[in-house]
Amino acid sequence: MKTALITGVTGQDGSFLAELLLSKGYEVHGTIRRSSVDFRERISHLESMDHFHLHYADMTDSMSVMQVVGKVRPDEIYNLAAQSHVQVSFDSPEFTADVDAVGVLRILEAVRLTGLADKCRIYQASTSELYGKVEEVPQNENTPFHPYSPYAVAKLYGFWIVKEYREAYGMFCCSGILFNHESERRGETFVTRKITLAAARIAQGKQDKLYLGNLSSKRDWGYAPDYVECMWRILQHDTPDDFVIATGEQHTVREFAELAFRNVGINLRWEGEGADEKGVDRATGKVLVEVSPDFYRPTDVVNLWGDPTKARALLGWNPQKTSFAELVKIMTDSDMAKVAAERAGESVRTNLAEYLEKGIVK
Ligand code: NAP
Ligand code: G4F
Repeated sequence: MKTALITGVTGQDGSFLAELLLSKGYEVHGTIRRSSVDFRERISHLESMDHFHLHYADMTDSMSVMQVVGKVRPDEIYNLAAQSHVQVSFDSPEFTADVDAVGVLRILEAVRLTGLADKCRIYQASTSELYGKVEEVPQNENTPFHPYSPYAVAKLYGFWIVKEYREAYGMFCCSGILFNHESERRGETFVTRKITLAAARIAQGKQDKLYLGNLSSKRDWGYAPDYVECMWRILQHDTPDDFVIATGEQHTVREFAELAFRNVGINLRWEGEGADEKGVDRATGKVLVEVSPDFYRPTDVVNLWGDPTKARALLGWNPQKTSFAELVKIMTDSDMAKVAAERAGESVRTNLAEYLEKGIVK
């Protein structure tokens, strides 16, 4: 039985990866942060399982990282913990650098200093944001990086320090350069989930309007459970290497919104341009989507499109397992059910959803 340690197990990817590794017979350890309230919604169904264990560790605290690595002595580490929101990285650049850049170094050093360098394989959650202000379309493993946010700059350090430890110490450490991947567990402030939740709330009469930023931004969106499978495949490969993980298909935020609203029975037509663009309900003429410059970023990455050829060829991974249409349907169906349960009084609406709707949180 292999032992895996997942940092960031409470996140979208961490929760799916924990499920995958448990299904493969792994002993799974995850790290959580101390806070005054517990936020373990995504992993609560795993907590009573015999082979699932939680430990406190914070990526900004070397001692806690060292302690958990030394105690668990894992065969594989999946370093998923991060301040993962690009807009938030403009507001908290120093914290983002501490967690997303130096945090990676803390993991690598913990493995080295606890004598696990020869035994432990490490997966680093790298990102398509490294391509940023893109220098090539689509992007592959040889495309030059041009990070375009404090988040991306921090993740760039993580990418290079992993490569450095691989070459300097012969460690089996790899980066997955993952393009956007979404799910029904996606945080509510990322654009896809913000849209599907709003579409469900508008369809059920619980919200009037959705405010978005750049509707023309393009992303290569995949389904998170397919992507965590690829993280695992990267660590089972014969040699340590870096891989682009993407679907190979690109869509705009506008297209995502149009499809999400269609799934809840609302057909939108678009009127106007730029900050004046609006999504209008064809049936009623009501404006349901508006642009708010509050959601524009100081520098925005607008043309991400990945080429997954290497992962398909060397890892046998299927980038098209879940189509774009299926992804949007999974998310809208889930949010329709969630909003219906809230309306029926079966679950309580979070403050975050309320803040989002009022535009207090971006
Ligand atoms: P997520 O849902 O935001 O989860 C992030 C996780 O990191 C959470 O468990 C969070 O814990 C934890 N964390 C944050 N700060 C921490 C700290 N100081 N110490 C310890 N843990 C900390 O992100 P995700 O979408 O699952 O993404 C997983 C990883 O892949 C991240 O590194 C992200 O940057 C990267 N990535 C994501 C995508 C994507 O499209 N999803 C694409 C490329 C790369 P709390 O629950 O306590 O906040
Ligand atoms: O959903 P987003 O916030 O994701 P973003 O910035 O692409 O970052 C995500 O994917 C990265 C991989 O490329 C990860 F590394 C990162 O951790 C995270 O998971 O925004 C997507 C696009 C952006 O261009 C943004 O400007 O959507 C645009 N957008 C338009 N209106 C909006 C909104 N984004 C958000 N969050 N909220 C809006 O209202």
